[in-house]
Amino acid sequence: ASEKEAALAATPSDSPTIFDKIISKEIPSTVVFEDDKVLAFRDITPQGPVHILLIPKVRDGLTGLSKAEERHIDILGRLLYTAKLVAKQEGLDEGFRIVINDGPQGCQSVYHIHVHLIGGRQMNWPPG
Ligand code: DGP
Repeated sequence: ASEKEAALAATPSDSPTIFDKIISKEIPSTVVFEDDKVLAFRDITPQGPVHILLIPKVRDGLTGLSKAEERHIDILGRLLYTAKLVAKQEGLDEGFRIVINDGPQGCQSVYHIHVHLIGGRQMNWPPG
């Protein structure tokens, strides 16, 4: 299924997601950065030469950006700052794209907030 079909089929919910199994290493992934709060790993369907997902290790109700509350401000900042560190680590010196899909219209398919870091090619605007 296309990403759009997967997003439209996904039900926004608080249920556990595949990312819990990636955090627990039950499902293997290629981890490029990890600390006590954030895990960054390569997306399974890369949309560019570099495509990394950054997620909080503890979801704490943050299924998507639209569910953010004041207590999430620190982790939201940390996700973006970590994206910058990983972009540098990946050699994306000419630039990169950060995306947070939210909800069905935003094409979100996994309800555990994640930041997409995509790079290594020329991006276009507007996005699809
Ligand atoms: P979104 O459409 O914004 O919810 O992005 C979800 C992303 O998660 C999508 O680009 C594909 C990726 N993904 C889904 N399942 C897995 C998996 O098992 N492993 C990895 N590495 N990525 C996954």
